[in-house]
Amino acid sequence: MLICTLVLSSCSLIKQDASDDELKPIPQQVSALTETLSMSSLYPNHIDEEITIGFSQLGSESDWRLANTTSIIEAAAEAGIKLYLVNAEQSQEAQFEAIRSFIKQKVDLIAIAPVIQTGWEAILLEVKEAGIPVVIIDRSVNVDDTSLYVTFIGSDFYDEGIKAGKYALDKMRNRVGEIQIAELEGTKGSTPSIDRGRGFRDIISEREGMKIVFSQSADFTMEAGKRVMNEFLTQAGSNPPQLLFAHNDDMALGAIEAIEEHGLVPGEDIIIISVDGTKQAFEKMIEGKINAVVECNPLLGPLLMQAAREIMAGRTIPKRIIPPEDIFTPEFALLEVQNRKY
Ligand code: GYE
Repeated sequence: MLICTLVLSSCSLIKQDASDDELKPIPQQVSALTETLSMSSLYPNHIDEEITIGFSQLGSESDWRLANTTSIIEAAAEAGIKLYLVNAEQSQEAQFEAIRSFIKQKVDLIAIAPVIQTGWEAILLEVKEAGIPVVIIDRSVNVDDTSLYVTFIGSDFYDEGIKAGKYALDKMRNRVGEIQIAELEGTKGSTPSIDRGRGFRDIISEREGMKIVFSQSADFTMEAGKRVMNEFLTQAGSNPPQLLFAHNDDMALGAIEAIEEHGLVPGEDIIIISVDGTKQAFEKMIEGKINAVVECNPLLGPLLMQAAREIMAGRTIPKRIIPPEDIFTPEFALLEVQNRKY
């Protein structure tokens, strides 16, 4: 019965992502799952035995997320690590369920990309009581007891907001008077949305008259980015903002469509700054429709596998692992677009 439930939940993941060629390796993970369940007597793990990771992915809302999922699947296959991947499609409840199923399977390690940052204490305590180490990946959790997880692998979102804010200040330095800013926030309550917004505000507050006049969540998706930007431009009428800060590229791409439909020129009438660094955003930078992109690296799979090996070998690893990141402008985009991996 347990086997059925687990396989089914993994199958629904495959169905949801079936249109994406890059995610094809997932079926191998499903057969790995069935196989591993019948080998449960091997646990607890030993260093020279195969490592099994249960990974609770939060969703598939953006190109960043698809690249992140693919990176983790590929890195696991390369490292010879068995991976159970369950996609929660934005539901924290579904993440709890997945985590409980991983506990039942007695995986060696649980990795969690948390959809929002609050509400994790109880479930992390359940995992701790089961004696399974936890790695938080991508977004962080707000818990007082940091012994509930071994390490957090992910970007410094506050710093990303700072970089975006500095670019905004610099880009607008010769414009006099008030600068009106629109902000497309990511998922409410998620670390990247909270911290990017905070970093950006802390910097732009240096210039009086630089004001966020509109800020709303568009859930990190292109479709909501377009809808929310459209609503805003309709409200703004003949007084559109001079700058847009989109918390990710997908929302910026949607906003570009809305801006064009309102007869405005993205990148000129409205300066656009976004975050992630997807290939599509690079292409828009080359077309002059996005002015700057703050990098946020989704390719965290190799770091996760390396951390898993270290933890299984009983070695101490840093509590915080941050991938190096940059900010890209159109000149760089032209040189680099061919090399983008996501
Ligand atoms: O920026 C966005 C995604 O958590 C860093 O989530 C991630 C964010 C990323 O959907 O595109």
